[in-house]
Amino acid sequence: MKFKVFNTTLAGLILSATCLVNIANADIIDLNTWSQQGAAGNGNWSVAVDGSSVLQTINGLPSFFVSNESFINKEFSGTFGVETASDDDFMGFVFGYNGLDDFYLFDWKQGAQGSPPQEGFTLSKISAGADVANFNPLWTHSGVGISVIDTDYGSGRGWVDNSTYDFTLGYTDTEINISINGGTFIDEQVFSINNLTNSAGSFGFYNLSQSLVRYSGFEEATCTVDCGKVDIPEPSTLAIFALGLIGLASRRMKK
Ligand SMILES: [Ca+2]
Repeated sequence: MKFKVFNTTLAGLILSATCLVNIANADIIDLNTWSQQGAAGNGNWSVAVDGSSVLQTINGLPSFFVSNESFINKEFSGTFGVETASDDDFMGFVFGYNGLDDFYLFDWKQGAQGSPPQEGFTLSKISAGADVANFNPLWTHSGVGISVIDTDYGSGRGWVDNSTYDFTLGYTDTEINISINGGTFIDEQVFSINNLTNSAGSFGFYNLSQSLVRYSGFEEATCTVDCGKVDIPEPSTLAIFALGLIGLASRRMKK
């Protein structure tokens, strides 16, 4: 009996400590401090009074809504989704943003529309010479200054109307890790890229030819290890943990 109580208590304490560490480090992002980038007419980013969410209402050319603050070695999380069934285009995120010719773009299209664009996710690096003011370069992910880093395309990889998804991004000196949770995506690691040379920059939201996209409850937390990675304990870790518990318990039992 002693064994059981001790075991449960120890596991509970470890779990509580882990949760407390995660919560303590998260800072809520106030979207009232953010600003629209790109031509003013391309988007209408309407921020809730409390700064916790924003709704973009224009079906237009590329539009960006980005933080005033510059970030690196951070984990970002929040929810997003489209609140209409009338369109199937792009929504997404920018990070490491230092102007319209220097940023990473993660975008997500509901439906294929020729090839390109395809249904699913694209991670791109936007550099000098990119024309992100017009429709075609970002619609096709091609042209000067647009370099596709990774893609995840296919049937069922698009977003679904009137659904919300949890987004998590780890952005560090060397890594980009992105996961999506919601609908048929269950804590799915969509992209995990390393060996990068990243710079600090703004974090922000992106729409192209898609209206009624809402982003809400975004937080940022300082992070240096496994940032944005889906939390699946490795078998070896579990085995060591279990052995440790057995060891501790047997020592206690012998007393
Ligand atoms: Ca559209």
